[in-house]
Amino acid sequence: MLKIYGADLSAPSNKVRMAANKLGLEYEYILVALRDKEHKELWFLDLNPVGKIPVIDDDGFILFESDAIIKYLAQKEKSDIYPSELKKRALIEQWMDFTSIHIGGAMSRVLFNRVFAKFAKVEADERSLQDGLNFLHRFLPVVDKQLKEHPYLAGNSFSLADISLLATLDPVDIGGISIEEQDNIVKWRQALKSQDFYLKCHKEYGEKLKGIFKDRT
Ligand SMILES: N[C@@H](CCC(=O)N[C@@H](CS)C(=O)NCC(=O)O)C(=O)O
Repeated sequence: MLKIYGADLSAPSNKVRMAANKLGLEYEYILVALRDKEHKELWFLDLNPVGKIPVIDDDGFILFESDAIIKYLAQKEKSDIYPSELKKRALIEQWMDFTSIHIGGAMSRVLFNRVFAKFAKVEADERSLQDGLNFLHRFLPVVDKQLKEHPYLAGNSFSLADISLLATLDPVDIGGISIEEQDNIVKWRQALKSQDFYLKCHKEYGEKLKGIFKDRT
């Protein structure tokens, strides 16, 4: 059976679980405890020498990097959420790249400095935090406009790009990032968060976070 190595607070891991859910795949979800540095242990580095989650093991085929993983799974299932038609696929990949590189990059800066630096017991970097907020301020309206003009991120059909954006934006609340002004993102997000593929991953991102914070303060 497909194995997914990940963690509940890892947006890229959740992206893989949401995609597997949407594709109707059965899988074993193996939690990797980052706070116990399991991702630095030899058994894990054998799976991913980079030492990052998520990783999948699909009957011995090992793959890391969440976007590569969800493309592989959707292609294997010949799913229409990742169509083979050249231009449709190119647009999906354009929005996936934009989401991971620009939105995800900015989210990481904000989340690390506002939330996870405390866990790691390192000082927050105010400059990096501000850069992250500035990038989100610049890029989220672009996504909002796209979702005003189209029902889904890559156009008229639900695709891997929507799963990627949904998982990437999941931590906005714990990061204190306001997206309320982005009406179209808000509506799109609400509609997708009520669907089974999301609810099979979690009801709400970070639902266990309060407990974790309490344990560590
Ligand atoms: N580009 C990667 C990002 C993976 C990533 O940054 N994973 C984080 C958790 S969200 C991680 O494993 N961090 C541990 C570390 O870097 O030591 C992907 O999309 O899979």
